Formats: sequence, structure tokens, C-alpha cells
Amino acid sequence: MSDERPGFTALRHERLSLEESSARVRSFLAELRTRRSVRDFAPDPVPVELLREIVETAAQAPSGANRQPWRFVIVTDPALKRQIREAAEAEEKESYERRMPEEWLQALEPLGTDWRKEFLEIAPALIVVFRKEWEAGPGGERLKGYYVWESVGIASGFLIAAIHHAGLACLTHTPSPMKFLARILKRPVEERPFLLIPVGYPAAGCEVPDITRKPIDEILTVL
Ligand code: IYR
Repeated sequence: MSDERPGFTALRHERLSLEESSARVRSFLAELRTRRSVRDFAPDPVPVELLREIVETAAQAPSGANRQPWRFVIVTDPALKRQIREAAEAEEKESYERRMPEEWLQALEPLGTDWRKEFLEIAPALIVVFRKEWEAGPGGERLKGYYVWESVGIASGFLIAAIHHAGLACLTHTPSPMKFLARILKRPVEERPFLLIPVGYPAAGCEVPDITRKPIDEILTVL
């Protein structure tokens, strides 16, 4: 302990047996295999304390130069959810009816999506993820973020996994463009909306598209 370099600390790590590692990865895989994007939520509330811990889990992600360039907003207020739904639907209607090329609409066909986003009001909570392009340093100077997109993407993955692990469901939603989120939620100028994630319990009888993941040999090369 005493010979640690200044600014460093001993890694907390427990070496597992190979059997234990395989058992853990298999059970993690089995758990994540059951994760699906959900668009049909029950209105049942989710305690904010639970969502705070889920967000804290997401914030354990690695980030460029440890700048942690993510911010999260949990929205449960019905009036704010309504404003977000209305603004999202206005953009999505324009997208589905005018902006998205035929090829894109066809790619979405199996998902059965359209411009209507009732789930933004029905889901008990929305977690809005923002990416911070820069932040003010101690002297008010602009501290640039590094690998901001990668960092916030990784944190969002942790977030989605934590939501699923907690027995909740969510949707990775990206109404486009998303600028209205910064306006409605009165975010500082350096923040850009990254993802809009409705969270809650799936509605009774919730159905999801009958789609599958690519087999491992299609997505993996071992050299
Ligand atoms: N943002 C739109 C369209 C959409 C785009 C992709 I790529 C999807 O995987 C799903 C939907 C919407 O949310 O409907």
C-alpha cells in the first residue's frame, strides 16, 4: 500500500475461476437476451429513488479523460411529459411524412412504428440523456470533452442494462431533431440531447416485434 504512486490507488479486483467466469457470463447473457425495446408501457409509477440508482450505475461508465460528459434528467411531471410528447410528435410527423426516405420507412416496417408517441406520456418516467460538449473549469475556462459521443454511448448502454436488470423496460428513442428537449428542460447551452428513454413496466399483454439477433459467427471474427 505504502509504495503506491501519488494519484494512484490499488485496483479492487477478485480473480475468478474459469468456471465462475463462464457461469457469470452465461447468466448475464441469458438476462440480456430477454431485454427488448418496449413501446407499450403500464402507467404504474416507478420510484425516483430506484431511477437515481440506475442513473448512478450508468455514470460508472468509462469516459474520455474521465470528463464524464453526460447529464441525465428524470422527468415524471405529467405536464412536462405532455410538452415533450407534443414536441416529439410534431417533429416525428414531419419526419415520417416528409423527411424520411422510402428506404428508411421500409427498414422500420418490421418495428411497426409511426409518428405517434403516446408512450412519452404513459410511461411513468422519461430519462433524457444529454452530452456535454464542454464544461466550465475552475477559472470559468471551457474544458473540452474528449470522445464525448463514445463516452455517452457507453454510459447509455450501462443505463439500458441497469434498467433491464432492475426489472424495468425502456425504449431507446431518438425523435429527430431533438433540440426541443434542451429548450423544454431548460438545459445549459453546452448540453445537447443524446437519447430520450421512456422507462417503466411493460403494459399487460405488451407485444414486441418478432425479430432476432444475428448469430455470433456473423458478427464476430477471431484472429
Ligand atoms: N425516430 C423515429 C424513427 C425510428 C428510427 C429508427 I433508426 C428506429 O430504429 C426506430 C424508429 C421513431 O422513433 O419513430
